[in-house]
Amino acid sequence: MRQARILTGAALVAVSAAEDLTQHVDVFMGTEGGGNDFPGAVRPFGMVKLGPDLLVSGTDSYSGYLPNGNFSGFSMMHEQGTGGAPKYGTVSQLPLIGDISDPLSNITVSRSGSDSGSVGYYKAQTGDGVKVELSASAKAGIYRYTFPSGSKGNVLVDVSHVLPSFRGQGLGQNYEGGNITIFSDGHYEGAGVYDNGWNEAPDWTIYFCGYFDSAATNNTTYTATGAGKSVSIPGGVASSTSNSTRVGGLFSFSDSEVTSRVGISWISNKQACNNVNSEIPSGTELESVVEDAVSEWNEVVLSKVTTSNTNTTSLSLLYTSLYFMHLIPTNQTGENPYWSSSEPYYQDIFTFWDLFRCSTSLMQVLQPTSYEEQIRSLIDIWRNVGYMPDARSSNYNGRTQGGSNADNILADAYVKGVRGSVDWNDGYKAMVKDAEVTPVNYPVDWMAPDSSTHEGRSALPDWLKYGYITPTYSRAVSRAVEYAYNDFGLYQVASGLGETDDATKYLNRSRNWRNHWNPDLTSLGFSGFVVPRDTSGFIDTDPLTDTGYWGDPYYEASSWAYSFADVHDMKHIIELMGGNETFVSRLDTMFTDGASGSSGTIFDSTNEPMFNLPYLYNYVGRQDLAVSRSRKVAKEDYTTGVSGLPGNSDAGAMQTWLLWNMIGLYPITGQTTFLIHSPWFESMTIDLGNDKSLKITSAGGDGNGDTDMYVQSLKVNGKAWKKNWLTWDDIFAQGGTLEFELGPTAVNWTTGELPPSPAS
Ligand SMILES: *[C@@H]1O[C@H](CO)[C@@H](O)[C@H](O)[C@H]1NC(C)=O
Ligand SMILES: *[C@@H]1O[C@H](CO)[C@@H](O)[C@H](O)[C@H]1NC(C)=O
Ligand SMILES: *[C@@H]1O[C@H](CO)[C@@H](O)[C@H](O)[C@H]1NC(C)=O
Ligand SMILES: *[C@@H]1O[C@H](CO)[C@@H](O)[C@H](O)[C@H]1NC(C)=O
Ligand SMILES: *[C@@H]1O[C@H](CO)[C@@H](O)[C@H](O)[C@H]1NC(C)=O
Ligand SMILES: *[C@@H]1O[C@H](CO)[C@@H](O)[C@H](O)[C@H]1NC(C)=O
Ligand SMILES: *[C@@H]1O[C@H](CO)[C@@H](O)[C@H](O)[C@H]1NC(C)=O
Ligand SMILES: *[C@@H]1O[C@H](CO)[C@@H](O)[C@H](O)[C@H]1NC(C)=O
Ligand SMILES: *[C@@H]1O[C@H](CO)[C@@H](O)[C@H](O)[C@H]1NC(C)=O
Ligand SMILES: *[C@@H]1O[C@H](CO)[C@@H](O)[C@H](O)[C@H]1NC(C)=O
Ligand SMILES: CC(=O)N[C@H]1CO[C@H](CO)[C@@H](O)[C@@H]1O
Repeated sequence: MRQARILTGAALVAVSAAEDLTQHVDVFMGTEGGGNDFPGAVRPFGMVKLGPDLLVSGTDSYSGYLPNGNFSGFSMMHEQGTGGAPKYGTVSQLPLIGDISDPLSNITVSRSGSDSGSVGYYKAQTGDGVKVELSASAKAGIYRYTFPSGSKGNVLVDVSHVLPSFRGQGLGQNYEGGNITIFSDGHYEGAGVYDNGWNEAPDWTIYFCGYFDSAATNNTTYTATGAGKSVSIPGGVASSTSNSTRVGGLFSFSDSEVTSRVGISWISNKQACNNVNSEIPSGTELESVVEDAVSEWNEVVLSKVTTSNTNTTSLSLLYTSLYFMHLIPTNQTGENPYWSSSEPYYQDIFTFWDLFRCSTSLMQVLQPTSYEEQIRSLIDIWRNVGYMPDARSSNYNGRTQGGSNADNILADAYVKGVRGSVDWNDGYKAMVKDAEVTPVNYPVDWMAPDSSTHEGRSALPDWLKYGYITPTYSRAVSRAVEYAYNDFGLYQVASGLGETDDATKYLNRSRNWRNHWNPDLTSLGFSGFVVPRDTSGFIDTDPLTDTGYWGDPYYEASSWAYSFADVHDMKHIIELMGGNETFVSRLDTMFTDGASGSSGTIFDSTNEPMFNLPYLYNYVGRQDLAVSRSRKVAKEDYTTGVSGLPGNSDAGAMQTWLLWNMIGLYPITGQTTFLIHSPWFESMTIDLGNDKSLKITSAGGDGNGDTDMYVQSLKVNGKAWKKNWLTWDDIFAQGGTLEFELGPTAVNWTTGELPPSPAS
């Protein structure tokens, strides 16, 4: 530890000599209006995410934070930008004033003023005058309480504390038992057992170990059963294996400033204690933990992208977006409670359904080391539980919304040359499992009882038998278009591994989305949509209104959106839609206000299924329209405010869409292709690791992406470039340069071949 601290000390000097880029991060951006960003203290991929838990009856608080409400605790575990239902809010403390007669009575304390925070630091003030300051290392947190002078300060540790859910979908978390032991030196250890949350997880256990730097004047353990009063338990040990008996401890202090250090572990109390004592040793000041956090964020994340731009709005969007894409997955290497392995372990995946389009590919660019670990972890999860996750939380796979999209991600990593210590033979076996073996439907998801939402592809029986999915299965159409995409992923890896028969088979299967294409269905004058079908033919649907949820034919987007989904077969989609011009006017219609007869556009920036749409113009040589459409979305739907995100961040998925818009490229996951649009800044450099970088410059624009954004010409690595796309090898594998000439009007600069459609 000491050595590590000296090292980070040196890094601090290096960073302060450069620039502290954390000044551009607004930890409250996107925390409201459904963005659900987590504003508390955290390290990149850190297991501890220490922040406030606000209670407003009837309102789900996904990240713990809400702008209003009272504090129910300040807890160590949260997720980033999720929807569905809250997860975690576990391992909590709550400061209280005066004599507390019934500590386990679900006490909340009101808030005074607004909370404030910056990278690695969070501050709040309670209505009874307690200042709470927080910081975190990877697996431990530090709390500093300043109690009003002359008052009796207490810290409550309520083991039963979780973030509740009020949505009434059966996704609320439950406390299932726990214990706490106070030792004679005043430190405490314990564990809590919980279940459920957005991924419908069974029981899981977290261990904790807490210290105070001040001697308590009194410390007592309690239990409370049902709605009964708290009962103090002498001897410092309170324990229950029942969900109806809550346990906790209350620590009272006469000092006005009290610092608490807490470690967590998925393995044991001993490891929780090791985590806190190695990362935040006794005597550590909160300020030094904050400094380490700032230095780590600068070094590991923010300094990866630098720009000449000085517009504070743009810098804030850039660095805040980079920040929020690095909170989950959690690097839990060494903290896997279920199997031991020499492979890395990452979890808290929300979700590949959200992340596969443009987030994981950016993760590869910015964090090649971690990305390789993440891929190895996915394969190791398959090795040990049988399937890779589409989503995962509390070390449990689920809930799967569409296909087995880890296949897309493995394919993307494979074709872009991720090798290192990845065992690709096993990786491919994991993908084949997804493509061939139907997961058992247990436990049954009441919102989609027809087939498993736990893992894998549960509508496989139809997919294998018919090459389409009948209404026997919920989400049949949206799953079919994703299964086809997933099969394309298998084709890519099979090809690379020399499995030619498999490659042929899966390429063929990747075209089966076409079996859902009803050429005669029309909407707003356009013909041809992916539709529900059974063995006797197509089933009627209204593309303008057929979006749905778990039990419906389309999940969270309509057939207007899903008809464009299989980008590996784009040329064929364009033909089916009626050729270049119709394709352009069909996309145009999606971006036209009021086109559907109601206000707004059919295009919906608030959710991931439409992420690719503005860029698809490149496939018909209308790169200029990709520039103008995507830029309008980026500049109008994303702002620096607390409600600055169009929808749920979804683990940073939204933020990565914005980052690609700034960069001027858009990835086509599963292929080496990047579509070219237009960069925002005169200069941006992306550090690719291993002394490689990508330098993107533009001349003739406004330097901020607001006007004069059309590409006039482009040089790639110094040579004139006429295609509206490029590949990983062109600029990422060894680094490279992109030199754009921009201007106020669209010109026809792309005369080269169109982006590939390998399945067409
Ligand atoms: C917060 O607590 C105060 C006082 O304890 C109470 O009046 C108020 O209703 C609470 N607010 C909410 C949102 O529960
Ligand atoms: C506390 O709970 C954990 C997890 O259930 C268990 O392993 C441990 O033995 C319990 N400790 C005590 C003191 O009851
Ligand atoms: C400590 O707290 C317990 C429970 O409230 C109480 O019974 C006991 O008297 C207190 N001891 C002291 C020294 O205040
Ligand atoms: C506290 O909340 C739990 C869980 O919702 C509930 O079972 C218990 O009755 C509540 N206790 C009191 C005193 O209201
Ligand atoms: C506690 O567990 C029992 C048995 O599993 C269950 O029937 C009951 O509903 C649970 N109660 C709560 C409050 O979760
Ligand atoms: C900074 O960028 C924002 C957003 O693009 C823009 O509205 C604003 O005018 C810019 N400010 C300056 C000073 O150029
Ligand atoms: C993930 O965590 C492990 C264990 O702490 C560590 O060795 C590894 O370097 C971490 N990975 C990254 C990319 O930081
Ligand atoms: C491709 O799929 C079609 C229909 O699903 C099938 O008839 C054909 O035999 C397949 N071809 C190959 C080479 O697998
Ligand atoms: C569609 O447009 C592209 C790019 O301009 C062109 O290469 C292609 O030939 C066109 N296709 C048809 C069928 O006109
Ligand atoms: C763009 O320029 C090329 C080459 O001059 C020409 O073949 C093509 O038709 C032009 N396309 C458009 C959309 O004007
Ligand atoms: C001040 C105080 O009450 N300290 C106690 C905290 O709890 C442990 C374990 O029960 C006791 O040994 C301490 O005396």
